[in-house]
Amino acid sequence: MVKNVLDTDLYCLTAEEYSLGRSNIEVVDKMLRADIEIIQYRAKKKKMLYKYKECLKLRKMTKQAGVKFIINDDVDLALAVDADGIHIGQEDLPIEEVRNLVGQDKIIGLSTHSPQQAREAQNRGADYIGVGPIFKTNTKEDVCNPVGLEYLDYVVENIDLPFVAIGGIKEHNMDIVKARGAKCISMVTEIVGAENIINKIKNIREKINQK
Ligand code: TZP
Ligand code: MG
Repeated sequence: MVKNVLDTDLYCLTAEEYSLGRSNIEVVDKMLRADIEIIQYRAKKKKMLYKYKECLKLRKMTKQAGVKFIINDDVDLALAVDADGIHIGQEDLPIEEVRNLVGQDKIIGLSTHSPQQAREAQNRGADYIGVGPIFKTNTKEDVCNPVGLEYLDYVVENIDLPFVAIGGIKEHNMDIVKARGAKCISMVTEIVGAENIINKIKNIREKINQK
C-alpha cells in the first residue's frame, strides 16, 4: 500500500546550526505559523537526552497543529516521543528492521541517490523516498555528489512512491525541480536561514502556485 504521506509542496527540516541563532523550537513555531504540513527533526550533533527533551516539545507543537513530525536517524527517539515517522539513510539499519521496530503505522522515509536505491526502497517497504542531492549542498556533512536532475527524471518516470526532492534547492532554482515533476521539495538552509521564515515560505508558495 502506498501511504499518501507527502501530499504537500514543502517538506521542512530543522538545522539549528544554520538557523541564525534561533532555536529549533522558534524555527518550528514559524514553520507551523506558515502552515507547513510536515517537519523532520534533524540534529546530528546533539546528545540524545537533549534531543528527547526538544522533541517532546516539538511533538506537542506539531500534534496541536495537526502536522506530521518525522525524526531523522533515531528509531528509539521516534518511538519515545511518538513521532509520526522516521527518516533513515542508506547506512542506517535495514528498512525491514526499522519496520519491525516501528510497526506498520509509522511512516518510514529513506534517502536515495540512485535508480537502484529507489527500486530497492520501493521493494522493501519505504513509505516515501528522499531524492538527492539534486544540486551541490554543504548542509550535509557526509553528503554524496549531486545526483542531478537525471535521477529525479528517473524517479518521476519509474517509481511509484511519494518522494521529496532535496539538496541545494533554493527559491531561485526550485522552478527547475518543479518543472521536472517534483511535487514535494525540501529547502533546508533556504528556509531555516531566512531572516523572515514565514515570509520566505509565503514567497516560495506564491511562486509555486503561479505556475
Ligand atoms: N539530504 C540530502 S541533501 C541534504 C539532506 C539532509 C541537505 C540539504 O540542505 P540544503 O540546505 O537544502 O541544500
Ligand atoms: Mg541517517
